[in-house]
Amino acid sequence: MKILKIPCSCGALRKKAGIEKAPDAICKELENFYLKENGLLPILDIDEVKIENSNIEAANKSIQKKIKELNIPAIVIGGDHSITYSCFKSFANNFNNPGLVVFDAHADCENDFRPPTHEDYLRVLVQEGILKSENIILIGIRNLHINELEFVKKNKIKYYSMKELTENGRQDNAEAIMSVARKFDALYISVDIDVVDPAFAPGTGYVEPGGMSSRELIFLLHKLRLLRNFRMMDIVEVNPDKDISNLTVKLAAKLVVEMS
Ligand SMILES: [Mn+2]
Repeated sequence: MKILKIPCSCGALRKKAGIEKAPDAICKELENFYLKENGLLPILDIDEVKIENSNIEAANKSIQKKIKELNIPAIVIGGDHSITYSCFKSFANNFNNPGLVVFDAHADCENDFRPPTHEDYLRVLVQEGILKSENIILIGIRNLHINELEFVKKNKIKYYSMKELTENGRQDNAEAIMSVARKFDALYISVDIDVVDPAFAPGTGYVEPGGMSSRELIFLLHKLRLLRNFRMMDIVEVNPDKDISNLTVKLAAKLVVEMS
């Protein structure tokens, strides 16, 4: 599996310091995993995008150029969540009906900044016509701004809040999510690590209590990995400077291994 490091923090507004260290920190942890849980050996081919973190436009350009040339399937290690804008934009060029499954405590549709930040990359993807709103599934939502709730409802974006996920059985959740995701001609998965409860993943900018366990996330990712249309994933918003005992970095590394 191709692994692409994107040490970008320029879309993170006031919470940026430290996010750019995540790709190296996560890749260092990869060495500590032997076999995947399915018994297969992870084969990882690591590459990097050089990022100038003082210039978001230049960073977006570099990311889009690299993704265009990238052999997929691939896993991207960010970086703040704004990189999903550039990654998905380049990715979407190659397909007729690409879809995005997002694991995140937030909907990232709050504002409408151009270039988009990590608070509104999803809204901009929809508003620029790059991603159809019916081809989005948000999972793990638990802190929506009123603007976001309105946007999500108006655009009929499917979302599974933490509350709903908890009330329904995990198998039912997985089947409902997969029945939509398998219809895309190419599946892109974006994992904001804050979807996981801060007890498991404290190393991130916006900690949100009441999230999923690492195992609940891995359960759903294992299911999605089985879909034939899986093409790309990113892991974003890990901040090694805010981490405790490297827990969040290690979890991100495990996700890379399991999805490879
Ligand atoms: Mn988030």
